[in-house]
Amino acid sequence: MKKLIQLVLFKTALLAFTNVSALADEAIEDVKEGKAIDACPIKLKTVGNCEEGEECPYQINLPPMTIQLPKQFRLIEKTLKEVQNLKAVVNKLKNSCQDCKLQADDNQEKDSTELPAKNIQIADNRIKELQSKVSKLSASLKNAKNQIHSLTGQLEKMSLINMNNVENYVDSKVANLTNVVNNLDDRCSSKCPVMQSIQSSPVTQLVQRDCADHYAAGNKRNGIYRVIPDPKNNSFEVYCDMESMGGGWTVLQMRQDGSINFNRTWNDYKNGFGNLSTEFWLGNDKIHLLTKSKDMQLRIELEDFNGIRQYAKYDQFYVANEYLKFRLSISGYSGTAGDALHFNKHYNHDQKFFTTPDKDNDKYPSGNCGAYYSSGWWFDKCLSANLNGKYYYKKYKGVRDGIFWGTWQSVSDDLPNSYRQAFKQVKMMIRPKAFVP
Ligand SMILES: [Ca+2]
Repeated sequence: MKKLIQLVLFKTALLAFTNVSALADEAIEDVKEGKAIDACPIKLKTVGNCEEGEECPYQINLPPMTIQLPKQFRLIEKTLKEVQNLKAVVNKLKNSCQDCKLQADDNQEKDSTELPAKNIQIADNRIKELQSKVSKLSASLKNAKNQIHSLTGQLEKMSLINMNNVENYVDSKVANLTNVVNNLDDRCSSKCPVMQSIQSSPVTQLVQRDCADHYAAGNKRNGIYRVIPDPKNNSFEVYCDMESMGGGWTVLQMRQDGSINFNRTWNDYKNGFGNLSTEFWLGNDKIHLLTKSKDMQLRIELEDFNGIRQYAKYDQFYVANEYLKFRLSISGYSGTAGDALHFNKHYNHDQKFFTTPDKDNDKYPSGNCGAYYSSGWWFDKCLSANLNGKYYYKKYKGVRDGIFWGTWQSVSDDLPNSYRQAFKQVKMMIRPKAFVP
């Protein structure tokens, strides 16, 4: 049994050696050449005490050996090396990648303030600068917009209020001045010795402002006189009615035969037209000066073709200057013809501007009342009275463009196809409120 084991072990070792040696040629050569005496370098021997009938430990010594590997093994080595290299590269990349990521994060946190972002920082600063400029511009634009808005509002308010304010202011000033002048007149006429001496003389007054002054000066016949209501303006001629109701009337308008066309322009109505002996419009500038110099009352006389005569008297009458479009101020009605100038709240000629066919200052938004009614007048929207309408010789039909007084007794506008009233004579005249015949 012991011998069998020894044999098996030996054979195994030998087989291993021969198998390997078949591949390792050089080793075999060495064995053949140098170690001929000791042909088998493999030694198998017992170790320690080995008594009979007991198992002995054996030791086998193998010579050092070199194993030749096929060429393919170099490829493996190479591949392994390459793998190692690749591993190193990958690690390097991984590290640098991590660095990159950290840097990116860092940059994000620091908002691009790192060195490689120097150019970016400059650009960024420029952008910031531009952004602040844009926001400043936007703010100032907003401001400007607000200012424009508020100015527009103010302008709207002003345009609404302005004209009325100016008119009221001018009117109140004129009224004050007129009062002052009248007071002075009154004082002088009663207390001033110089005035008394002048008045007692045959030539009582050198300057006649209107027909009342002429009357006071002793001119008591109807006719044409020269007046100068405002020393700063030129004198002009007027027709004076010195006989009706105590005399002293300055006639502003006259209609009696239809000889004068009253369908006229703004300038005609401003300067006056017609013939002082027959039919005329004295002129808005002159009417303004006359009513400005003294508190004036207005008397309107009307006569139709039936011979009916009626009148309307107004205690206060004033026509503003051209700048205020010759606006009419009229109040204090008394008389028999009715107050057609204040007909109702829809037809009221008081405080209305003068309108002519070529200048629309009326309250009628869809057209020109002056053009529609062929005359110049203080039209509302449009009329309840118009003393400058066409002169009809008898009752007429159609557009009521004739001389019109809305409160006339026989006016029957409710009937369709009704005839319109025609007037034979119309006269407008003024006299100072303080006039004593
Ligand atoms: Ca109009």
